[in-house]
Amino acid sequence: MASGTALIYDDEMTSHRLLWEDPICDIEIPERLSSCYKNLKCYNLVERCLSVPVREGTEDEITLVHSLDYLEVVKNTQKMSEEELRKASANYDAVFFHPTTYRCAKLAVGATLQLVDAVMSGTTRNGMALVRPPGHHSQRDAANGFCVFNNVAIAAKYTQRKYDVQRVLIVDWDVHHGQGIQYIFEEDPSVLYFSWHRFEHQRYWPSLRESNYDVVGRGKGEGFNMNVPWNKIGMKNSDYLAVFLHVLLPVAFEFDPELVLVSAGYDSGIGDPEGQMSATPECFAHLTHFLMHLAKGKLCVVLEGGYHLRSLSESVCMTIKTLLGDPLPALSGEMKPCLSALESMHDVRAAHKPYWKCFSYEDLTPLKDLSTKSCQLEEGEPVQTGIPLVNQQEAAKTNSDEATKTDKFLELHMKEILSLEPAVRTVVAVAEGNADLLPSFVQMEMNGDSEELKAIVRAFAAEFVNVEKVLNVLGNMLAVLEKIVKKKVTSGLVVSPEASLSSALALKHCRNLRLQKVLCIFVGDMDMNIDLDDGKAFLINICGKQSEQANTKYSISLNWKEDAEGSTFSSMLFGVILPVAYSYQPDLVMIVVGSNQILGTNGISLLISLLQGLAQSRILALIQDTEVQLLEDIAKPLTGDITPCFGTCTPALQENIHMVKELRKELQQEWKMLQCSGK
Ligand code: Q9C
Ligand code: ZN
Repeated sequence: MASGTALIYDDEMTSHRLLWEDPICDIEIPERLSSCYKNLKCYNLVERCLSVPVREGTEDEITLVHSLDYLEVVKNTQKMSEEELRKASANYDAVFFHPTTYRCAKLAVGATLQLVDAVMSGTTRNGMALVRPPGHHSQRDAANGFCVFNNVAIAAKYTQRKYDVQRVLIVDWDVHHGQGIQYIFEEDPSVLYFSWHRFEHQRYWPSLRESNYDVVGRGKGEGFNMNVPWNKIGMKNSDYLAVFLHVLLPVAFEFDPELVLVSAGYDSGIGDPEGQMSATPECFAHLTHFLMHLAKGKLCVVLEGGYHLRSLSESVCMTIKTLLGDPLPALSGEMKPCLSALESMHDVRAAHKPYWKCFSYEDLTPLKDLSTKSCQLEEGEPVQTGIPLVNQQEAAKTNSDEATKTDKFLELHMKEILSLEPAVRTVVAVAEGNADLLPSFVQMEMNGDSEELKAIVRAFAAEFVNVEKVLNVLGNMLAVLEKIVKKKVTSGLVVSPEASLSSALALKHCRNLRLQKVLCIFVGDMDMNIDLDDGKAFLINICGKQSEQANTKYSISLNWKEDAEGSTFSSMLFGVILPVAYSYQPDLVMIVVGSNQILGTNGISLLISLLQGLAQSRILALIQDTEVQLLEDIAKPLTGDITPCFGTCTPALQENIHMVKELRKELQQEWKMLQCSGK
């Protein structure tokens, strides 16, 4: 299994720049690239990546997507005077050429292909290419929106040819619609293109009818183009997360790509003058983390837009930290998608219902009939083209005030979310005989014989069991728990002969340690004696047998009927567990694995892996000693190692579908991240 993260960067791509005044293009500056690299150095991330050199993309590679005529046009800009460059630029919308543009655009293509080669050959698991000029707006015969060659589209075609790959997923989280990518793969079912974009009912650039949610692809490619239009500005972490959970991820897991490419624009982040959105840098850590679970981890992130230097560079750092497997910072902000986001989600889910099994059982009210010509734009109504000239100076001042405000906010915010990261990732407490089942780099815990901890165990367990027998195990468990709570380590794993007793003790100790909220997930058949009234613990019980207990505010049962071999449980995971967990915002996640667990090893690894998005990745895993064969599958995701191949998502059983639907209905008033419709 491949490991490591590739980073592709070259200073030379900073030579492409705007030579004249142009208020539309003047945000696409060389410092976008250099400031990202500088910040990566600052966080000591460069030395943790494998540095891969850039190369030029060849003419054969560029013409996988672009016409020879267009290639010639760009080539000819090399020897032009400034006057000629201006004229050539004016042939396209929001584009500038420089004498080095052709060279840089070839390097941007080549850098992207170097990244894809590193990942497809198994040299690294994943990686990021920092490139300029960006690519996703450029088309077969046209430059557009600062983009010259379509780096990501070329990479998709290149991979399919060279590595005989059948399915590529392109996730475009840039705030603009990558219409170039859409056009290139519109009729191609082998490339699934997902884009969210500022749209404002078609008033926002590039103001295209075909950017709306009902444009789903054509011919054989029907269903393989997903557009999520943002009709309001100010979208937040919870809006982006909701779209991932309820739109992209179910479809992506069903599609089961062999490679994931990200058109990674950070103009969808806070402070960006183009996007006007509010997602904070750690949001990109979470988005990245989700995508790392597809395609056996083969994830290539390629820079597109991003025009607020601080926001851009912090978000790029969060992306690369996550690719490297670091713990995730908690997602900040209220976990409640806004009404406009809910409407967009509903519309795109309804539009895609005919094409994806994951939506086929949903009650989605039919779509509004959008006229074929234009969307909500009235005939003759002018398209917003930016700020009226008279107000430009004032607007520039307000913009720069805003930018400085965001700078200050981000300085504090990043300190806050990164300062307390523990030095050690995972500690374990297991019987010595089991130690060889563990990854070699985890740290063992032996502090259980402290008298203080023993006293806590004795006081707790005396009435239940022969205390002396479990004294050491439970003492070790408390020691592990304390290390997590005191932020000495990120996560811990304990094997115990009495998993459910252990969990009750652990929870009690959490209260002693003044933890506010603990999310407990029980997998398998267990008795639970947990006090659930005050909201300090939330219990999710995943079991095969029908439980008699009704769901309460802080306790839900998922009675999961065993699925067919290889089937995953994405509807439960993305439809219930993760939305509830993100809404609850726990300080610690405790996962308890008992006998008869019905998820299978892949299911349990995926669950544990995805739970690292919560509670700053602080997880305590308790395993019943009869289930010790699961040790490696649980330890690996805890250490940030994502290995399992989840395979395609076969249709879930009717009973499970029904259970998930009822549960969502019942819970979505309380736990808002479950919502995915404005109706
Ligand atoms: N009034 C990328 O982010 N704005 N391109 C044009 C015209 C162009 C963005 C506004 C924005 C291009 C890669
Ligand atoms: Zn953009």
